Amino acid sequence: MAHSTPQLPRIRILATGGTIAGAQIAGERGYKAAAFSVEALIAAVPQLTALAQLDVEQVAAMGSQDMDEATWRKLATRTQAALENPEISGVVITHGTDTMEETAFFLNLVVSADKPVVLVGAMRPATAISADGPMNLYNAVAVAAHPDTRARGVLVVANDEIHFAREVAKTNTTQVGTFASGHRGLAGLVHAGRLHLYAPPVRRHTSGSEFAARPPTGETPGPRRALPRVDIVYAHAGMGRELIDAAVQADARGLVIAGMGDGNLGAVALAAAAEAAKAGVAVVRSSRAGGGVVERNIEVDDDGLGFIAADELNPQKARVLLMLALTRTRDVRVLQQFFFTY
Ligand code: DAS
Repeated sequence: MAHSTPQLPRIRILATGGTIAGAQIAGERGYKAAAFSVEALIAAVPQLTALAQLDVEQVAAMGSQDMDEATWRKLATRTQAALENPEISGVVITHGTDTMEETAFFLNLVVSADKPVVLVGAMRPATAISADGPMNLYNAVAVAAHPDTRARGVLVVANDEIHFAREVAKTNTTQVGTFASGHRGLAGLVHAGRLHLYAPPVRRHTSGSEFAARPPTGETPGPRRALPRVDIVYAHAGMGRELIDAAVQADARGLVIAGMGDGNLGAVALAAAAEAAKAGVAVVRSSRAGGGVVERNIEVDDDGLGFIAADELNPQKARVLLMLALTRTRDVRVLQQFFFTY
């Protein structure tokens, strides 16, 4: 009896650039991100053909330090379109590592689908000794092609680890183990394409997200209007009020404080933030500490000043959620609930 090989799942790879596609410059120290096409990345990993049938699409070609809302929206549109194609089982997005956590969290909130979306990058350029991109890409396709990775939200794969978009953060400037998920832990492990999955996420995401209104086919998921301006201000000893005042002058609708310790500001900056809140700017207290929960009314009178506590989100993730939340409301009590929900 003929044994037909089971149809391999079809995975769409959306490429945006980054170090995974980077090339070193002969005779120089550095490298250029986004130097290689997605076709070249795939050609470097012939073993991918045993995992999935691959479609490819070059959505952008940039270092992710240049990532912006327009590219986010284009990526969200192309991801949504791929996931709505019944022949596509999942999406892999190749992306720079600098802002990967922000893009992943944005897609986690606006893409309306249960099929897996996996972001993948690299810390060493494709031409480096022991480049980490090829194995990361192989593992990312294995995760996207696996039947059990549905309904876990957007994922990030790096260094044999599977991270939830909400939990992951880049924690080191150069090491291949840069990504960490300090609060609620890993989504699982993946070694040479073999997966070990842990518990699914508990906060709302993708098709459970109220920001992921299913768009008409081919349209951009997420809010129709441009996202409101939200700035991040990094707190430090002896901080003045100038940067907070400048954000308000620049018509920021929201302000995320990368606060000292438990989301704190010194008295001068705190007064400026209180004035901003009184003027209608949504002020969210996050922390520069790199871990831990910022709770309400511990050292700062959030109730009295009309501030919002970021809960578990780091400043860059708090900014993503606040931009989306501000398309719904400016009521600080409702905004606070978004930070307890997503
Ligand atoms: N500049 C980095 C970026 O594109 C390179 C990388 O690590 O991918 O995010």
